[in-house]
Amino acid sequence: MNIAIVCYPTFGGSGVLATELGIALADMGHQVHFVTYKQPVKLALLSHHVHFHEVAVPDYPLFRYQPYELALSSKLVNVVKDHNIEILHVHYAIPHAYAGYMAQQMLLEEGIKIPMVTTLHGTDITLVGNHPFYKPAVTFSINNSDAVTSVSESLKQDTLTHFTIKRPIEVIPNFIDLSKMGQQDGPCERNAMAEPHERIITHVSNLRPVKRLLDVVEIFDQILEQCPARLVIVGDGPDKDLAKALIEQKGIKSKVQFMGNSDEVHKILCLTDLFLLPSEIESFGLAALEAMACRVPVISTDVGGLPEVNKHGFSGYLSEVGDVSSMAKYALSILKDEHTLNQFKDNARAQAQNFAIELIVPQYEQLYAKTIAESALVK
Ligand code: GMT
Repeated sequence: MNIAIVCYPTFGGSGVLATELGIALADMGHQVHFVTYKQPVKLALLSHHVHFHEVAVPDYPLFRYQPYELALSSKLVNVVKDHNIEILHVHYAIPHAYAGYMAQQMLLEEGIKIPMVTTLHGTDITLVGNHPFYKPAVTFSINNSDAVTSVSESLKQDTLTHFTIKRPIEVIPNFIDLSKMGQQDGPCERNAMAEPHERIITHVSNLRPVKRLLDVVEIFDQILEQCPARLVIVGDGPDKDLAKALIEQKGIKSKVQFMGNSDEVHKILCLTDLFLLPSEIESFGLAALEAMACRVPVISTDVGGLPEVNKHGFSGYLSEVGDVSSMAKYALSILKDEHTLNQFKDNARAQAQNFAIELIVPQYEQLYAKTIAESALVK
């Protein structure tokens, strides 16, 4: 199949997932065309099955805001025509499905019918998309997609609750390549990060308020009272300075390391004992799945899709949003001895296997084939 993928090319979970999906589809022999404003961060190696088309938005003084959706839909029209694209797969209802719909309409004028699959990742539904500014555009974009998927059952239910949806939504969960994550070539460089008697606790996110980075610091501080440990924070974002101030105030600066954005998260997870994800909302929690794939148990909140990913008492524990004492208590119960920790590490990896790439990517492949066939039937 010739497939065009539209996503955010940044460090966010949706961009990472879309990129991994495209790479997997290309490995299966499909021609995959990424249409984004810059090369996706994880798309380091371009193979002859993977193509990248940059959406450039010319700076024109008349526009106060540069019209990205306009540029994207025009680019899609050209890519579809030049490369005989058979299906568009857009990640995010807005702006991507919105732009995809416009491209479909422009192509129809030329007698070209191209179906579109839209994958909902969460921010487009639970955070931004539910704002009255965007709600009509999100509803329209979902209802006018040829097929719609969501990354968790919870996100599907949220979408049906907040929007008037006239299409079926298929749940296709996020996935992980277990041959890449959790399969370190050499030994983990644990000694570079901590003393042998210290546990290593990690948090990975874009440090937005929704990730509750201050709770990460509070949980870690309570862990430190009973267990020697280090905290590693990977990622960059608006709450970094607030967290730094709290760390300073608590006098634990020497125990915390900020790593910034990294495309070597697997190397950091390799030496990690416990992962913290105390988010306010999380449609899935790809970061938690990545941790579990690397044999790292997860302490998370119980919101959104997290209970579908992290199994309470097995791969980690779930607590209510903001209940840092409960999360610290659960963390300590996992870290208390080697036997318990190793049991949770094994469980974490076992739980991640439910989301193995081999199980999930064929579901997208089948959905594409079905959507193309159905679209051909409709005049
Ligand atoms: O919240 C993020 O880290 C970024 C955001 C995105 O849109 O890329 O992530 C969303 O999509 C991920 C991939 O499906 C999910 O794993 C995240 O849970 C989801 N974030 C939220 O729901 C807040």
